Amino acid sequence: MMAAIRSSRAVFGNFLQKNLCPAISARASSVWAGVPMGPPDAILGVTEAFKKDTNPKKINLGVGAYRGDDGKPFILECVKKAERQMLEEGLDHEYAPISGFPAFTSASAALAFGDNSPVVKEGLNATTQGVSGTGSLRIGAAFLSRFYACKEIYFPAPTWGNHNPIFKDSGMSIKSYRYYDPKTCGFDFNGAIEDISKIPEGSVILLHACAHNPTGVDPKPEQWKEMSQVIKKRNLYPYFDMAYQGFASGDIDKDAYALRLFIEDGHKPCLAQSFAKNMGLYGERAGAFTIVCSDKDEQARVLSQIKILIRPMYSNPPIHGAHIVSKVLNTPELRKEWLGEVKSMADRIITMRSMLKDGLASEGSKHNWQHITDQIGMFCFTGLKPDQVDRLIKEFSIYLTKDGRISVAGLSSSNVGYLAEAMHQVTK
Ligand code: CBA
Repeated sequence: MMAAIRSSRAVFGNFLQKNLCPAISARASSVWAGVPMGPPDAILGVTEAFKKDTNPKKINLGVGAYRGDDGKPFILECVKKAERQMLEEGLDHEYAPISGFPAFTSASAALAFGDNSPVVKEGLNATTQGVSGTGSLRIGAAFLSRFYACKEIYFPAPTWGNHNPIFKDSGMSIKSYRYYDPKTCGFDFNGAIEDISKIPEGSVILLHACAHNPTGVDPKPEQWKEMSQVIKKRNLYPYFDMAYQGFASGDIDKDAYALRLFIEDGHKPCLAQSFAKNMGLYGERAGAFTIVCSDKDEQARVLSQIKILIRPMYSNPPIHGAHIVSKVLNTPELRKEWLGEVKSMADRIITMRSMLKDGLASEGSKHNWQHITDQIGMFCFTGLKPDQVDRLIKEFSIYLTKDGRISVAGLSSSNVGYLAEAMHQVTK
């Protein structure tokens, strides 16, 4: 037996020497010796560091994950009820169709575009279930890369850190347009319009539908109107990322304003949706991707190609989260309860913003912290510099991303005072 193994090793060794390129055969004993160490993820790496910290006062404000006022992960009541019903109904674990459950995809599209939208009524939406917001964005990026003539996409500066690799890894090249003005901690409307007016015709433009990440700064309705016109004039292709519907204002319809305006204005955008935040389904990975088409025939062709992209990637999507979402959205009592819960999450975040601003004032901070309450959604772009962020982490065990972004949804009435004190210490 051993002799047989030895001789087969010798044969394999000879094969390697004869058939592999020199670099590989030289380090055949360690095939991955040339793989460099990668850096930790800019956002999820913060959670890894937080978990290692033993300070009882530690706070994780890195990842955008909503917590209740007790600081614990929050499970929505409507979700608990939907899960109970699912258990009673004895749902099986069969595969979903490649593009997901129709009850999920149609409810997701209706939630975004509105029940009375012509897009939904006339069936012009090629909608597929995606692996949460990220996976949905990635399906769209792969589709554009395969079928859209122009491979350039323009992001707002700054944007969510994962947009870059999602589109780059799909073969798109990345450019940006001005968005955030550090001087005002607000929207650089003139800069954005000026830059968008110069984007080469036919390019793709990425738009955060609401609750811009990381800045918490959204255009006002009149500004969206103007942006829509300029984008139309330049013949740009709008790609909406809607990861926070309901989290900006507490109202899912208000938060869909920009997307619906673009539809009214005649754009045919695409859209990535996530239910991670607004249903608290982070790990369930429930999301959707839609391309708005010109007619039913185009819709059918586009959807067929989306399925061809998905099948070799992951075959078909996870089912549990999608069942929850469709149950909540399609059952009137659960939907009503959900809308109330979305509002209460948004309201709690707004309260935390005020408490943080007031806390800084009580600490005696002389800085202008108005932007904490002016910004909206899950995040506050504090304006803290990298060295101040480092001090918050090292001296106070308060974890946030290097760009000074904090997830306000991670604050509670028992730790917001500690954050105010720490922010004052590092900024005075
Ligand atoms: N788009 C935007 C703009 C986002 O901020 C996020 C989440 C997603 C994807 C899409 P998911 O795949 O979980 O549905 O979300 N961004 C984060 O909240 C976090 O979940 C954040 O902290 O920035 C992340 O993955 O980075």
